[in-house]
Amino acid sequence: MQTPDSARSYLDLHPEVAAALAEGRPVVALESTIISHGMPYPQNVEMARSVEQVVRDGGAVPATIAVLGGRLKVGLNAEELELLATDKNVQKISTRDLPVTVALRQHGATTVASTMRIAALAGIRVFATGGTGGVHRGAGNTMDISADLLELARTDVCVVSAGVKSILDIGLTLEVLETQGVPAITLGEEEFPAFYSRRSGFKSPLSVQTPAEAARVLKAKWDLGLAGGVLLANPVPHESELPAEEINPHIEQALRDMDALGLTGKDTTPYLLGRIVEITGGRSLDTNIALVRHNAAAAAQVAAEYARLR
Ligand code: PSU
Ligand code: MN
Repeated sequence: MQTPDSARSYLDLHPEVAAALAEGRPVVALESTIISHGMPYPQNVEMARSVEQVVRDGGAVPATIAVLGGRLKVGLNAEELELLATDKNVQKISTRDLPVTVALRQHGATTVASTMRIAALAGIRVFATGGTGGVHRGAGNTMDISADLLELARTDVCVVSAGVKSILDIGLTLEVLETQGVPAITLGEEEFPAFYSRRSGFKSPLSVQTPAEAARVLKAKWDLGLAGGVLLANPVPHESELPAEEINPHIEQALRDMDALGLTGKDTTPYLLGRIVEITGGRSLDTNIALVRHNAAAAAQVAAEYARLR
């Protein structure tokens, strides 16, 4: 995807990110909703810092993305990370919100969808997160399908995630990805992972064995003119996993609590993540942090291999 000239004046690239991109060195984008609306303080800002370090240790430059005062920020400093972790005026913003946040010069923590879009404007092709949005349970009635899936269909970025949380309907999520022509590829396993758990009960539509293979898939896809993203699913490490039979009852409990409160729309995912942390006494937070770090390490490898191929 070409960056329209009209978009450039809205972007603030951190000098380190700009230099790496200009020289064709690997860069990994990171999202900010996970900081502002996905984890409590201070674990959120500690996670954000440590994930950037994991990317560096993997030989790539981290570019955490957010909108601050209406500017599209690609690469943040320590104060900006702290602001995202603490300021209650930071909205959760998806692609549909971007023009309003920019025009009204507001702060926004970007979801997978809006982070992908800004990464693409900056020329970044690889992005690490925790979990991606998907088709919510009961979407047949609510129509609640994350914009993350539609962004994957149109924006040329590889998203490395631990799969799809079972707060969602994993089977329907995979169906929507197939319909939209998005490769959902699991790294090193035949089964698609379920965020906290390595197993979802769903066979992965596609698999690769190594980050180098994943990078070759990206090159082939975009060389062929097949527009849109790739979902690279990276199962949570064994030692940090919350097995499905253990976490699923807690997820069911959180979903019942959410229904009782009548929450809908963009508030559902942050509520569920927070409620699951409460119900598990913080264990789900440890798993969440571990899997983001694991994804950042894989994304750095994919970005490095992809940079070599180009
Ligand atoms: N999954 C997580 N933590 C998160 C999210 C997903 O484990 O914080 C966030 C991501 O930013 C994702 C967003 O893009 O939730 C999806 O929100 P929704 O379901 O409203 O589209
Ligand atoms: Mn939604």
